[in-house]
Amino acid sequence: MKRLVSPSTGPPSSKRARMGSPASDDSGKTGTADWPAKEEEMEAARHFILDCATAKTETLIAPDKDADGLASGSILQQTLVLLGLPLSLITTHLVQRGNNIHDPSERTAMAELSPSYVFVLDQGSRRSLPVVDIPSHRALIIDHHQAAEDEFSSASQHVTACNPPPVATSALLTYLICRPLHPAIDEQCAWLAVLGTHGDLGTNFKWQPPFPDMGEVLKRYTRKKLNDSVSLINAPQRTAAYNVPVAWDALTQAIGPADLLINKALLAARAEVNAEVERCTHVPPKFSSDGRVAVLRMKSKAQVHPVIATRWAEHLKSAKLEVVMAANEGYLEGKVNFS
Ligand SMILES: [Mn+2]
Repeated sequence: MKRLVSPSTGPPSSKRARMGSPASDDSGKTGTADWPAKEEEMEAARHFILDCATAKTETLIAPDKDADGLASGSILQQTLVLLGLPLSLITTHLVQRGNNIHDPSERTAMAELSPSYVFVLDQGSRRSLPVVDIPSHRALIIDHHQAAEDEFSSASQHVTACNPPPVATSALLTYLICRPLHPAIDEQCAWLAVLGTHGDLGTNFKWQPPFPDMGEVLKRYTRKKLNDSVSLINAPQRTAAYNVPVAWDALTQAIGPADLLINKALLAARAEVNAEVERCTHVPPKFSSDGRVAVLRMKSKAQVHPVIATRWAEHLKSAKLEVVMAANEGYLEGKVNFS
C-alpha cells in the first residue's frame, strides 16, 4: 500500500479513499487496525487536515498546555505548513490558567479570531456547544482522554485514542494521522511524538507494540535529551506567570531537542519552578487520625502542588497510608488547588 501522499497530487478524489496509515502498512510493525484510534476516524481526520490546507483560510490551533498537547499542536502546524497552508493564516489559542476550552471567556477569545478551521488538541472531551460560535466553522478534536461516543462538542468531528487500550497520547495520535500526508513529517516530527508521549506516559516509557518502534528517534536524539525537553516544555505552565506561549514558541521553532536545551526562557522557567518547589516542599505533612491520608499545605502562585505531592508520595513509607494530597492556597485566587 502506498504510504505517502505527495503534497503536489493532493488527496485522492474519492472521499473514502484510504491514504494508508502506520497501523495498516506493509511492515505490520505498528499495531493493529483501529489502534491508536478507529481507522475511519483517522482517515476522516486526514481529509479534514487536507481540506484545511487547501482552503487557505483562517485556522486556529488550540492545544493543551503540557508537553503532549503542545507537541501535538506543533506536529499539526508543521503538517499544515508542509501541505501549503501559509503560517500567517494559523493562530494558536492557549487557555488561561485554571480555565478550560469551554469557558465563555475562552470561547469568546477564539471566536474573535474568526477561524474557518479549528483544531482542539488534547483538551479532554465533553458534551458541549460548538467549539466556537461561528456557524460556518469546521472543528476537529484530537484527543485521548476517556470519552463516550457522544461526549464531544456539537458540530465537531473527532478522533480519539481513548480506546482500545493501550491508550496512546495526543502527540502520537497526531503524528500517526499526519505521517502519511507528507514525506517530510517523519523526519521533522517523530521526535515531537516521542516528547509528547514521554510527557504523558513517563520518561521511562517502553516503546513496545502496538506502539510504533521509535528506537531510531531515541538513538538519534537520546532519551536523556528528549526527557530533558519534556521537563523544560512543562516548566512555563507551572510558573507564577503561567507563560505557556514561551513553551509553544520554543517548541514550534525547535528543529530538535538540542534547541530546547539551550532555550533561555525555558531554562529560566524551570529554574523558577525548581526554586519554588524547593521552598514549599519542606513543610512536613499532616496525617489524618487513622493515618490513611497525608496532606501537604503550601501557598504558591506556581503550580508546584503536583510535583510536591508526587515527591512526598515516593518518600512517605507507611503501611496505613493510602492518599497523599498537596493543597495549594496560592495558585488560584480564593481557591485551594489539590493534587
Ligand atoms: Mn495528553
